[in-house]
Amino acid sequence: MAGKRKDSGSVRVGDGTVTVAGWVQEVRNLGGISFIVLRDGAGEIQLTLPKKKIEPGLFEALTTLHRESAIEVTGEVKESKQTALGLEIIPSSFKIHSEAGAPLPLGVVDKVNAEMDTRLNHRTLDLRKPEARAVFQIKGLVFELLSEACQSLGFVNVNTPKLVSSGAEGGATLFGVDYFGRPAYLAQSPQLYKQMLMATGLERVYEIGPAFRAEPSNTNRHVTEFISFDGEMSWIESQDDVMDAIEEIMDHVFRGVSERGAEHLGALGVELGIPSRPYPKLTYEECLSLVREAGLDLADGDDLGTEGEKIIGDHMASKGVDMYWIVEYPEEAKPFYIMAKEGTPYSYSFDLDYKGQEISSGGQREHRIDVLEGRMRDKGLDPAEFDFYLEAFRFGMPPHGGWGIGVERLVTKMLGLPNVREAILFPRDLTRLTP
Ligand code: AMO
Repeated sequence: MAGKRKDSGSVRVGDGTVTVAGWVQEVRNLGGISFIVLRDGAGEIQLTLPKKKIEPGLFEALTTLHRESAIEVTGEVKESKQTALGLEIIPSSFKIHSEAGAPLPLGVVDKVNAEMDTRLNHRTLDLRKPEARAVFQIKGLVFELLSEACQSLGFVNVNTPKLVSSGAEGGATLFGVDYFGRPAYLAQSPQLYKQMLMATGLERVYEIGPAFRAEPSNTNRHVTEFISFDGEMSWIESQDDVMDAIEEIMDHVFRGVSERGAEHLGALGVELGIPSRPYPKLTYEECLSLVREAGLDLADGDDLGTEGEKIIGDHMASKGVDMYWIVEYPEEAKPFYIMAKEGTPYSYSFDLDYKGQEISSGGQREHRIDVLEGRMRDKGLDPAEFDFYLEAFRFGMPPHGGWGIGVERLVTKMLGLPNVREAILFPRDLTRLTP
């Protein structure tokens, strides 16, 4: 805190005195002397109050403060061997910015771990814990690194609409909106728009933005609003071009987090391994066999599901592999925009799994409008409803492909968190719409 943050709003150095602002973390009254631990976003400092040397009104007011009150104290800085910082402050004046109510619904430094729901219900208090904040410092860094990597690979940062007239990822997870009397939806992904941009000469685009899914499932990896990191690239030869780009980007992110995020990883006790490249490839059929061998009864074409992904994750972990591709999904299991592998039941698609969980999916897209319309019809969709999208395919659409990565799933797995909600400041799910 002091010393480290001379420039910050919470520490001001005066003539022989210092003014520090922060939250009252702890008050210890030992009769002749009292100690207060004051904390801000950067750390803690001790206020030492020898009863005989402090003006009685000041002593009384400071030592009876509720925990987590926001205060400001001016005093003399002294060296101290008893404190972690090597410093203490003897207060001479103070200001209460805002007194905290008591009892606290959630302890900030209590040793007992609160339930996740309690933490999320009182998220602003929860985020006063350095380890809770560290997750978002790492997540912020991940966004920075994703952008850096994309820009060095020639991707342009774009934004596509989040209020849309049709879904791309299946009707079951669409959130409806009343759009001036017309039906509209919250975008499940930038899929249709990022593909449309492939017809423009913006040859490589990426977007980092919210995606909405009316997920009726209450799991530790599904939320109704998440941040999707999407990329799309044109003039590709095959989906390998897309997978190479993802590997480059992921590698930059892992290396960057491990170097530039070392302090925050330390706060979380995480030793981040950098997945070795090239990421190994498993086919969907290989995965199906592994999952069946482990006793899971999956039919051909079934989604591997949480349990299946975990079985494959454990199998790969036993070979020392954290990050791997699952390729050659049956075309039936994939959305209309994915290109089918002619003459086979498979598709040009992939998932990227990290530590037993899907964090990304993507593939080569069907760019031939007649085939695309046929795939739509086969999947029970009416091409007329996608006319705005199909127009981009009518006047020369290059071969293209791309991906979507769930940023919170990536961060959750990187940091070994038990639930994706812990990587979202104010998560939204089946039951949670506040705070
Ligand atoms: P998909 O539907 O597989 O593909 O989503 C891409 C990635 O987004 C994340 N994700 C979620 N994260 C949290 N909660 C959810 N409910 C949720 N749903 C998805 C996952 C997933 O891998 N348009 C395609 C991508 C593409 O082909 O470009 C798409 O959206 O990490």
